[in-house]
Amino acid sequence: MRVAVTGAAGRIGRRLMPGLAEAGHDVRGIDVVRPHEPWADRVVVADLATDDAALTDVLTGVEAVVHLAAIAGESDFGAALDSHVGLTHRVLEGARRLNVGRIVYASSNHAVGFTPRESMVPIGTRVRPDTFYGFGKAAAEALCSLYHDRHGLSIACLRIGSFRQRPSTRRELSTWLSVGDAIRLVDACVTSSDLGFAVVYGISNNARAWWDLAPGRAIGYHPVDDAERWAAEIEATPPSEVDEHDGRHVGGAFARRGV
Ligand code: 15L
Repeated sequence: MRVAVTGAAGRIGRRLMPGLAEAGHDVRGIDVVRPHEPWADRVVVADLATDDAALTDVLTGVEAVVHLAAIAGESDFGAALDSHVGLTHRVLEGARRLNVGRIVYASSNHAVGFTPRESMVPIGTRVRPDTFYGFGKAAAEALCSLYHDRHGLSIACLRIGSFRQRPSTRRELSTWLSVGDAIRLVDACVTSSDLGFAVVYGISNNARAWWDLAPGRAIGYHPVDDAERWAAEIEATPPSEVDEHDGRHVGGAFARRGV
């Protein structure tokens, strides 16, 4: 598949660019900064928020766009609206206009972060953002739903957990998404023959997972990594204040009352 990645030089983008190419896709990217990577010539350096020509350039002729570009944490309300809702609107409009039939949207677990910790949180749980960041992601998921229903775009919204080389906290024993599984997840979204509109949790096959992986498996995502491998090492350290906050809601330390 011909795939465009926004935020190609970011933490996830830098891994997806070569990972999707290794999986056989023809990948190009866009970012405000040039990545220091051997594949940097595949990235258009431009601001997606303002540069219409660059947006058109990167989306022309692709079959899928993986939209990662955004502020990757909490900000103020206006910045969250611009970064998550405004930018996603530009990408969805561009996709509609240029006949890109498939979008993979990097949402976040923080769209439901104020959900109390339970044994298994279904994908249909009430939207319960823990921050303006999570609110922006939830709103952008709703916008994706509109573009699916109104324009027929196939869209996956990935509620990504903790994308890391390895887990390093108690919470991450449940929320970890390995690099390999992230590539498998996006590859499944890009190649699924029946994507429609899907919201899936982006985590590895963690023994302690509290997010339901069934919707992911339904579109062909079969994670292989498990954070449990690091459990003994992580649990040997004394629990910290962060661990205590992390333990209350699925969004962990993002979900704090009164801040
Ligand atoms: C996210 O969405 C953030 O981008 C990332 O920095 C982590 O905090 C992650 O969620 C998480 O919940 O661990």
